[in-house]
Amino acid sequence: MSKNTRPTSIIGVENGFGAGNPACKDGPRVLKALGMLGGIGDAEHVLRWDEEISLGDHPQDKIRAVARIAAELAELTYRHLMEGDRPLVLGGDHSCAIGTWSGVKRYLGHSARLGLIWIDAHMDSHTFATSPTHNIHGMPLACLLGEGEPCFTRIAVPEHKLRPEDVCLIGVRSYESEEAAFLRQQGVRVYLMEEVQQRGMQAVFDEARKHVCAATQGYGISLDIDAIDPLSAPGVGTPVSGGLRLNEVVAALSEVHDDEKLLALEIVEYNPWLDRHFITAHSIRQLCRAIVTA
Ligand code: EXY
Ligand code: MN
Ligand code: MN
Ligand code: MN
Repeated sequence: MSKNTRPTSIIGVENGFGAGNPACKDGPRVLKALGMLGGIGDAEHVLRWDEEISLGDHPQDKIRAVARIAAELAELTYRHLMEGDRPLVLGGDHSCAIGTWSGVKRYLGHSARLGLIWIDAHMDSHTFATSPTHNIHGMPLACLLGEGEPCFTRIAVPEHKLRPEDVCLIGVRSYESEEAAFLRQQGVRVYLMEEVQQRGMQAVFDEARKHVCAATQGYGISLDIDAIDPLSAPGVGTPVSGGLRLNEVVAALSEVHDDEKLLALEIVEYNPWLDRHFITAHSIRQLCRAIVTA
């Protein structure tokens, strides 16, 4: 494996429009203020949600806000990659993934294939037609697979950002039948939490990495911090017990630093207002250090 030479640059996305509890928009700023990002890339860019977006309570306002931030984030991740960086996107709610991976796909090019490892307690594969909450952070993976509002599925480039055979989910333990049926019909590989418990995170992660690299020109890792057990990550809007062990995810991520095919990462859904004793902030620091330390 040829060595990665890209410096990590941090993009904070202060967005909570996609979540039921929007306070996760304060995640990047709190992580920075707590000094959790010291020595981890350079927090060059912070994307503030545009205060001028006067959010009425009309759903279209949230759709418009999420689409606007995703378009700006796609532009930023594309630009960082063109500059030779490896973007580390810190959310903000998981709807930001629509922007992150649209920008990475634009960088890879129309005919190239992008792999993605989605580490999450949830499947995030609803559309407005199937979602029980209409919270857009439950939809980004469907959008990246080409299923959803055109203003989300056409960000940066018009084509589908991901092919189902190039995607793996790890840690899923809370989902609805409609999104499970969608991913099954698409042929996406889902490692449910019970399979991770049986086989161990390292074995699953190694297999997933081979899977998303097999036929692609590059891949990414999207880590929803609610994938980690709430004992180590209580500061999330949608906690689910029985999650991944923090030390196992840290160990898995420690191996990817040198991987030249790893183009970008994101860590999302941190809600500092729900974080007891900043336990989650410290967990995120460990995860970030694992990512940037060879
Ligand atoms: N499946 C539920 C919904 O769509 O509302 C819960 C989604 C939680 C999404 C968080 C970001 O992972
Ligand atoms: Mn840069
Ligand atoms: Mn989640
Ligand atoms: Mn998620």
